Amino acid sequence: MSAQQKLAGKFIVIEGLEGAGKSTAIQYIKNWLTDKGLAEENIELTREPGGTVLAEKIRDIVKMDVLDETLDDKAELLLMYAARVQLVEHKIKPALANQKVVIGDRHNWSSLAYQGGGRGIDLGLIKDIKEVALGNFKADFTLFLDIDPELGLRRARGRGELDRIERLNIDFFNRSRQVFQDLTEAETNAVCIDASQSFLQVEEAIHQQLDHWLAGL
Ligand code: Z5A
Repeated sequence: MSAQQKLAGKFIVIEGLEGAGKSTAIQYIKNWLTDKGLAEENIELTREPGGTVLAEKIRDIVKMDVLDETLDDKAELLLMYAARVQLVEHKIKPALANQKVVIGDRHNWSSLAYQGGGRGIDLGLIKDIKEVALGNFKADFTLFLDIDPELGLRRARGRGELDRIERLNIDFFNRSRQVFQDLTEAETNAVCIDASQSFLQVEEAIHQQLDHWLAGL
C-alpha cells in the first residue's frame, strides 16, 4: 500500500501549552505530508476552539474578557465541547470521509488538560461529556509538544498581549502540562516531543515520529 493510501482519512492532532510551537509544527506536518505525495487539496487544517463559523464565534466568547461577569469553569468546558461538536460533525468527519488528512491544532486533550488539570474539573466528568458529545471519535495520531510553561508563555508574550486564559498563573499551566504528559504516556498512538529545542530539532523529531507511525500503519 502506498503512503497516500495509508494516510487517507487520518486525523493527526498537535497538542501542547501556549508557545509550544503548535502553529509552527502544523507547517512541518503539512510539508511531511506533501513530501509523501499528498496534494494540498487533500490536507485540511483545523484549530480548536474554532474552525467553523459557529465554532469561531464560541472561540471569541471563550477568549473574551468580560468585566462584570466571570465565565463559569463548567460553562467554559461546555463551550469547548459545543465548538468541538460543530467542528467534528461539520468539518472533520466530512473531510475524513473524503479521504483527506486532517491536521488538528488542539483537540480533546486540551479540555482534559486545561479544564481538568488547570481548572480542577473532575477528569471522569470530562470523559463522560466527551463520550456524550463525540462517542468514540478520536485522533489517529497525537503529537504532544512538551514545553516548560515559563518558556512557552515567554514565547507567546513575544507575540503580543496575553488573552484571558494565558494570563492565568503558572501553577495552572503546570497542572495542565501534567495531564498532557499523563495522557501521552497512556496512549499508544501518541508521542511526546521536546518543544524547547531549536526549530530544526523540533522539525526533525516530528518528521521522525511521523515516519515511525506511518511505517506501522
Ligand atoms: N483551550 C482550552 O482551555 N480548552 C480546550 O479544550 C481548547 C483550548 C481546545 C486557544 O488559544 C486557547 O484555548 C488556549 C487553550 C484554550 N489558551 N490558552 N492560553 P490559541 O489557539 O489562541 O492559542 P494556542 O493554541 O495556545 O496557540 P499559540 O499561543 O499560538 O501557541 P503555539 O501555536 O503553540 O505556538 P506558535 O505560534 O507556533 O509559536 C509561538 C512563538 O514561539 C512564535 O513566535 C514562534 O515563532 C516561536 N517558536 C515556535 N517554535 C519555536 C522554537 N522551537 N524555538 C524558538 N521559538 C519558537
